[in-house]
Amino acid sequence: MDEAFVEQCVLDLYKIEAIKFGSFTLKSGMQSPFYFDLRTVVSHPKIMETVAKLLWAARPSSTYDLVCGVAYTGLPIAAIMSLREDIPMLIRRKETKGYGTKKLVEGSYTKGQRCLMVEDVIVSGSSVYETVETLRELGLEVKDAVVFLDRQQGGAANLNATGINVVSVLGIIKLMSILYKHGCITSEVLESVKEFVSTHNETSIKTKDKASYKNGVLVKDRKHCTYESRVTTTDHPLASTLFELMSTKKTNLCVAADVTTSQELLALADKVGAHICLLKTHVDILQDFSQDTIDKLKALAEKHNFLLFEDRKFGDIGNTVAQQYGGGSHNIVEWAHLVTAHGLPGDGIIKGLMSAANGRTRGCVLVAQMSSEGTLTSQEYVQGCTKMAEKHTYFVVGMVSQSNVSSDPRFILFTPGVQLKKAGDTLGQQYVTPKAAVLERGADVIIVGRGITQAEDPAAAALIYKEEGYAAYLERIEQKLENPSAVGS
Ligand code: 5IU
Repeated sequence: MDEAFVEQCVLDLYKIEAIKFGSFTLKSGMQSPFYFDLRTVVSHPKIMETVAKLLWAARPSSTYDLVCGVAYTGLPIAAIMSLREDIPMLIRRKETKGYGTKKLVEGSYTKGQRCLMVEDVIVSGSSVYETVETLRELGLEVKDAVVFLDRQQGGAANLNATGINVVSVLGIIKLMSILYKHGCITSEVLESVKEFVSTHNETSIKTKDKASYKNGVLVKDRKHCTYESRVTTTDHPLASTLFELMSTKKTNLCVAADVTTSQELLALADKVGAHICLLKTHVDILQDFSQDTIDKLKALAEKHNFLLFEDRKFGDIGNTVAQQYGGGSHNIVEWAHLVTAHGLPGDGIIKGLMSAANGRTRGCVLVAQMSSEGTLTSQEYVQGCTKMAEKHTYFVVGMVSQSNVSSDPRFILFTPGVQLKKAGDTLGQQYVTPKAAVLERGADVIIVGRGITQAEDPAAAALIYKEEGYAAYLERIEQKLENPSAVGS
């Protein structure tokens, strides 16, 4: 390809404002210091023809039976190629029309024909992927895509991972250097774009079969993975145990046993034990806590096959939590498989807990969000907790959350504030139903307290919550993916 030809085209595109600098919100929500949009070329036929020529010259192979542009900007460009090269084209609609033939793809084709994809710009590669997926479902062979601008944010690697070879006319860094060389932009703008690209190079795409690719590496979305499949994908032995027992007992129910005597606690654990995967305690509520209570509780956990989860919400510096966890009158580390902790203090809290665990198989759940009215956890705080969890997957098994804070299948999301009958209490608690917790908020485990503990028959109530929660989970793993979002035309 003639370099001078590419340079001239970039300068022409700059003149017609196909590339702009400033602050732009992309479809994915990402803030970008530049925006590239070839839609404007429809008003400049000569430039559009040059773009089409450059894209055609970039094609990786010489034998195609069809071309197909990604809607919308890819369409007129593909039409020009079709005309110039005398190759039939296809149009893939963005949505199926609600009348007539309901076809998603317009144009004639036969199975096995080779189709070249045409796109103006790629970020994650989602738009290209979506179109290719439809064409492949029709039996077409789609292996190659030509794009004008690669924003160099992982899209090409994502597409390569799905068997699509991507060739771009140029990448954003090259485009920027051409503009800089010709005095169109300042060195500050050049640097800001370079900085943006180096820090925003992780994108992912989702496929219909519920897989996603992050920078070319296959990752399945947590919400669509079965508990059983997650037994092996997690890094944590307790998370594996929990997934295993959730899938064999067919339950994602955790009962919150906020009772005041050991007798009540043990009676409740025995009644609901068959229906739960976890029993959540606040042992500091018990008036008569003793080692005997713990011994009996452990025996019930063995008998009914559930794990013990002390909702201690540790929140101090590492040195203090190490002492609180591994000592005091409750000696939590000795009997609780899982404990809750706040992310607030930073990494030190995890290090403190781990030092007290001292090699025992123990795990913690970070409180990322709360169910109570007026909770102070901001989005930034939630992201901070998620990042912390990602750094310590050998100790953090997941997060307490009220929304889908992570799609990473290694993490278990625990959602409290679940009730079938009430909307809240007088002290700020806010409830959702088991179905909403699992389907709308992305819970893996629902935590139910008074909905069960204050029911006339706690065992019967636990069975109802268990069935509702598990049915919602089964519905969720079957759900189709929401439309992948990405910038493009
Ligand atoms: N709990 C919440 N909300 C939270 C967190 C923990 O309700 O955000 I973090 C605890 C408190 C109680 C249980 O032990 O979960 C919920 O009990 P009820 O279902 O009775 O409201």
